[in-house]
Amino acid sequence: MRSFSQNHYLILFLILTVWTFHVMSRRLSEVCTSERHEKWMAQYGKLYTDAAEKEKRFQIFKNNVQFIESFNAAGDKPFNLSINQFADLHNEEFKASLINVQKKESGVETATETSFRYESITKIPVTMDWRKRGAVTPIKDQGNCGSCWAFSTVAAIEGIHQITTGKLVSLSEQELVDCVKGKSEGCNFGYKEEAFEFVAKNGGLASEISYPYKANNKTCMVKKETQGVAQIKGYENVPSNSEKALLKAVANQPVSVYIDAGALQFYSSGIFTGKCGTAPNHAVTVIGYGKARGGAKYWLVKNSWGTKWGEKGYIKMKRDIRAKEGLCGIATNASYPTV
Ligand SMILES: *[C@@H]1O[C@H](CO)[C@@H](O)[C@H](O)[C@H]1NC(C)=O
Ligand SMILES: *[C@@H]1O[C@H](CO)[C@@H](O)[C@H](O)[C@H]1NC(C)=O
Ligand SMILES: CC(=O)N[C@H]1CO[C@H](CO)[C@@H](O)[C@@H]1O
Repeated sequence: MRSFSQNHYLILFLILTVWTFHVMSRRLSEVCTSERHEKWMAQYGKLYTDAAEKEKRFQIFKNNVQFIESFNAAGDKPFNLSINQFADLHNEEFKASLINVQKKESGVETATETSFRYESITKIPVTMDWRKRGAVTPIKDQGNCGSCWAFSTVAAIEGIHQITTGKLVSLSEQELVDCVKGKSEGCNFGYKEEAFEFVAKNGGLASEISYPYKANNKTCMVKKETQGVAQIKGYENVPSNSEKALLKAVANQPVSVYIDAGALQFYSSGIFTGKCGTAPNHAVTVIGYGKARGGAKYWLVKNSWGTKWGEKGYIKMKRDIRAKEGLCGIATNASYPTV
């Protein structure tokens, strides 16, 4: 018969072994995550001011990695998340980095009433992808500048320019950042409506090559020789809060929209169906729509966060939801340039 103390030692030994293993594996995973953070820093060219800042960013990075991995492991959503350039930002910081369209807008006049030229169209293709029709330039990256409004506007103008002339020309966001005055403030925030108005009055928009993007406020340099590459007459709003109306517009040309992008920090693939607000804080361009094999309908959206975010820079967002605003408010503030 084994004595009680023998058993006791065995149990103690077991506990110790398990504990040591636990501590070691925790330390190992910490080391691995730390290595991953270093690699990520190198990949995205991140530098921190000091060790304290680095430690703070590492902790956020670690939490984000855990969040993303457990989200993907659950596998119960039609979309995945992944690490990207926003991996060392707390979601609150990420949200704060977006522009707050609504806040700046309130107290000012509401959206202008415009006519809607696509109201009575009946021919609406089942799917649309303006990329396949050559009307979409490669994904761009706004960088550390609140110029989404310029990218959203430019993608819509690039679209209608190609549709009407057959020529796809990459156009200048920097010209809008530098030259659109009024309520817009360059890298701080801006309005697609003011950008469309500027292009209409200016006699066109310069090409990307002649007026390249700097991700910074610069002095407006409208040159005669670069003017008029892509001209528009003005813009029209899609009737608010109607995904049906948005569909009619997108069936005819890429459309510039405001969305609430607070939940899109780590989106990587699939049809985004996540929890989302409807307070506009980001501008993107709807460049198509479709239906997945299972029947899920989605909007095809071009973003300006580079190709490492989302599906090589694009996102599929659930279409025809119950709320009239559309997912993330995609149907609240849509507009398109007219030629
Ligand atoms: C850009 O200019 C606006 C004023 O037009 C200013 O408020 C903002 O801080 C500037 N942003 C940068 C990144 O220089
Ligand atoms: C999510 O990732 C898993 C594993 O890589 C993959 O099998 C799945 O197809 C992805 N789902 C979507 C919606 O992209
Ligand atoms: C600028 C603009 O059109 N803002 C509107 C966006 O949509 C919301 C919701 O419909 C309106 O309240 C804003 O006035």
